[in-house]
Amino acid sequence: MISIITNQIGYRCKDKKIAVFRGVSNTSFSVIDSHTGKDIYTSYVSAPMNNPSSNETIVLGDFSSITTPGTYQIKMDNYGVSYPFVIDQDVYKPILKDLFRMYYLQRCGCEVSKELGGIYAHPACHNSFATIYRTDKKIDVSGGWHDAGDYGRYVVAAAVTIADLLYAYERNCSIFEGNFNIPESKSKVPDILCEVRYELDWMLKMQDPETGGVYHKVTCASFPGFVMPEEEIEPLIVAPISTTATATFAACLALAIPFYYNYDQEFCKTCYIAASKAWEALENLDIPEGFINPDGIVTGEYADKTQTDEIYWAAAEMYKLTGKSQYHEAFKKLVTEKVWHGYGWEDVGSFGNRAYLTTSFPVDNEVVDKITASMKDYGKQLLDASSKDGYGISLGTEYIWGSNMVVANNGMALLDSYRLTKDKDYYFAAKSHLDYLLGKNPMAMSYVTGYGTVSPTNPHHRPSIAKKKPMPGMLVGGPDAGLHDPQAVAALTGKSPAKCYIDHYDSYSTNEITIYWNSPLIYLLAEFM
Ligand code: G3I
Ligand code: 9MR
Ligand code: ZN
Repeated sequence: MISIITNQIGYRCKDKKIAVFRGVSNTSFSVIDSHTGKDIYTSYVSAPMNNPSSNETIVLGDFSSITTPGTYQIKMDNYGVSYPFVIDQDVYKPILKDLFRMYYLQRCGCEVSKELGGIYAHPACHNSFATIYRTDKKIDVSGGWHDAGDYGRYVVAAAVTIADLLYAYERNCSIFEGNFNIPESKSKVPDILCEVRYELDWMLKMQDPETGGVYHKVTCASFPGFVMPEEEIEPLIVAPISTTATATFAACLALAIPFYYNYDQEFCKTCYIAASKAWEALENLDIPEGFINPDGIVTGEYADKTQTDEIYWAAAEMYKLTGKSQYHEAFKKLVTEKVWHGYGWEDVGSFGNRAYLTTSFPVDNEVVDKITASMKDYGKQLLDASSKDGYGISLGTEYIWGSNMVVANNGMALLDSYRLTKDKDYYFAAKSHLDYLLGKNPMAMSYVTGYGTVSPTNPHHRPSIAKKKPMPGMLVGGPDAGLHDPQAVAALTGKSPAKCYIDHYDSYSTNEITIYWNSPLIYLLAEFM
């Protein structure tokens, strides 16, 4: 077991840099230049602390003062060295490119070319018409991205992914300049907007033109074997309309429109009509509470106990886009009941808060104060939890399915608090969340395929399994103490929460990948590049 743990990709020159040492008894450590092996810095570690998520005693070593670009390792006598890592201003450029290209490689309904897709190239898939559940009606819902290791396409998952990506672009458009090797790279529209557009075009097809309601998902009845996408040829079924799909559809389109205004006004008009109709459907359609898989369909459920936060997000984005009082009133009413928080497929309140706080239309000052105060409380809780955690993250001992997404989303929320308070502690804590995902964690691995000395080699991702080679640039779900698959039960029973992870292709609850796990990581990178 490795004793000295850092971010395995590395740090920008002036970043705060903390190494974790576990099970050690020395009080000092050194930093060595990886190429020469020479010590270049020596310092002392912190007092020991207990880390409940991994059931370890750890100490920390701060080497922030190393700012010269290079490749380094941390060393402690008798305990070996850390994996090498780089210090450089551009250290995150390569990983960003592959995290982003993953979306192209997940494209459904079109050919992924050999030239751009390499071994993951495939002919057009899932192009047959899909049958609306329990009807004879067939519709074209081709396109979009495969959700994850499976080939389903789910509206809620799509909407939050798009929101993360567009907010990342808004935060730092410069890192998305240049060529990401997608088919549209030569056009004058930024690659990220082209890639997101591919998903938006699909989402538009998921709306019922008559009622404005939005279908929850399109998948086959069950998951296929470990085959390439074009080999999944079972009939496609469009699942019933849901509130969460309809609301996040409206929110996401409203959010997207301004990004495309300078490039394609016709498209913006289409999106506007679709978003308005979706909102009307929320008000007028009798959609059953919650979504559960209907009989005969066993693919991803994205069931959600609470759908008010999705409506909250939609109201806020629609108001931000239009300034219409109908949306403002709806939002204010919901805020009076509760300020919602959360980024992610299940909890989307933070997107709503962000939209309301950044609208250029008139706002209600009391509402702004209420949201701001609540966001500060929320951020403070995350910060407090992070300062108690040896690895500097906010999860405590709660590691659920997709815990790596929670890490990235909480990083986003900490950045919100940093912007509200200007307190740098929030910024550093958010950066620790990025460091965790890239290697500074109890598994001592980078959770992004292809990046870091140790990274997932057997992700639950059908193209990677079919081609016997992990596609690079995918963030895996990470530890899940709930042990939600047989492989996890067999291998991980009794492990501490942050160690409930196994790099096995059968462990879909810890080692799958999704579009909405890459996206908040891209958001964090946008902040830290
Ligand atoms: O909300 C509860 C929380 O209150 C509780 O403390 C915690 C304890 O385990 O569980 C939470 O619920 C979890 C839920 O996600 C919400 O986060 C469930 O245990 C967990 O089983 C559930 O996992 C979801 C999984 O599908 C199974 O439904 C994942 O979030 C979700 O990312 C995943 O999504 C799948 C798609 O269905 C299909 N495509 C692949 C994708 C990724 O695996
Ligand atoms: O491959 C499926 C993955 O995308 C889902 O997240 C997961 C949970 O819904 O299910 C996976 O499919 C497995 C199925 O649930 C049980 N039989 C084995 C399937 C492939 O491992
Ligand atoms: Zn497909």
